[in-house]
Amino acid sequence: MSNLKPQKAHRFSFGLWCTANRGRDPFGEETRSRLDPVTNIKELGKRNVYAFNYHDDDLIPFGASLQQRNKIIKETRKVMKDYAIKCGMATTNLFYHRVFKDGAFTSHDPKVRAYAVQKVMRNMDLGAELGAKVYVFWGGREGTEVDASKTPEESLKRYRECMNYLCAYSRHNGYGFRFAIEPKPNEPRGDIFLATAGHVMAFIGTLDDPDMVGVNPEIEHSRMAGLNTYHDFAQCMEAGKLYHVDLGAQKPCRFDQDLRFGSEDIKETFFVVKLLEDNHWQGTRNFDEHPYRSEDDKGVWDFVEGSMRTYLILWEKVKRFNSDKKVQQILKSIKGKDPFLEGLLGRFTPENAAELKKRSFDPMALSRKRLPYEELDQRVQEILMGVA
Ligand SMILES: [Mn+2]
Repeated sequence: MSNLKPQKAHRFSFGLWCTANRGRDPFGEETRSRLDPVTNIKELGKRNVYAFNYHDDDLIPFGASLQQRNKIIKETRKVMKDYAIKCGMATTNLFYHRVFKDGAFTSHDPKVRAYAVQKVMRNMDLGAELGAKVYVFWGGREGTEVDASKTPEESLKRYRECMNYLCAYSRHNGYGFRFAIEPKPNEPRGDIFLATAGHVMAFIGTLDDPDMVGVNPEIEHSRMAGLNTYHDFAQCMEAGKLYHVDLGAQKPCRFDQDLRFGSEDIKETFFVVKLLEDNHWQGTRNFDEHPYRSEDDKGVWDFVEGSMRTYLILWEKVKRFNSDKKVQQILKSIKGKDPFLEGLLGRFTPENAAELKKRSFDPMALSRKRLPYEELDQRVQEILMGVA
């Protein structure tokens, strides 16, 4: 196996909230000490992480004075330079403070919606200053427990109004952000609007500037909905809408576990890595996940190193798959070739349709073609298990 040491060129990134996560959950208090953002960025940079991502409140504590803010920004800039780490993505915390308890962009109260938009604009100013390229929107509180309280139709209209406003704000200021909306089916709300990548893509089509907005699918969120993450990511990519990715691990249909990348469902994760690398995806290989609650302060860095190492191992496995003679021979055998029919199917014309209707097919003969998927999948398993 070639070098598994992370390099800046691998473009790995982490959210500051991942490493600063203190292990609090609904049933228990923190198990780790506070990690200040400047040390956090430094420790990531030291490990050849390419970029960090942040929510406004991760970097500048909620309610900080202008003086405190300026001091933190100065220190952040210095540590970014000293450890050659960029700011990849910025996002807004529109979920922690109780003011957002019934939503931010979808709140019934125009004052709350206005406050949310103001909070985003202020952090967009900072994100642009730090060089972030992507701005993520995760509407954690945009949802309901009580369907009688809010209709999805009016909530989506409000959501759209805020997104259109913020797109225009970014354009007006020449920030050049690409916006990425992050779907999630539930948690912390009973039901969250824009539950899956498909919901987000349909919503983007209704915005004033659809080209500016894409999707930030997350492995954990997709698996919470019981979906195939690889298919989710691939459909976003095929639509030209994969603007950011959140990598991690998750057992299907459970609470948001945010497990270390690759620690669940290696095969599906392998295909996610294959998708990104075979297509030379231009974004960062971003992890959004949490260390186990049982881990101590030091173990947080084992979690960071483990995530990147697993990615690099899976990338090696992708190269192995792509050059494996048996895999390639099976893939070749299952792909039919018929240039004439492909021409007819490629484009509707009345002539093509008439020609196609005249052709005779033998469905039983067609059905006899061998599809050796047992052999193919076993080969994938053996590559992943290290015996092929
Ligand atoms: Mn995420």
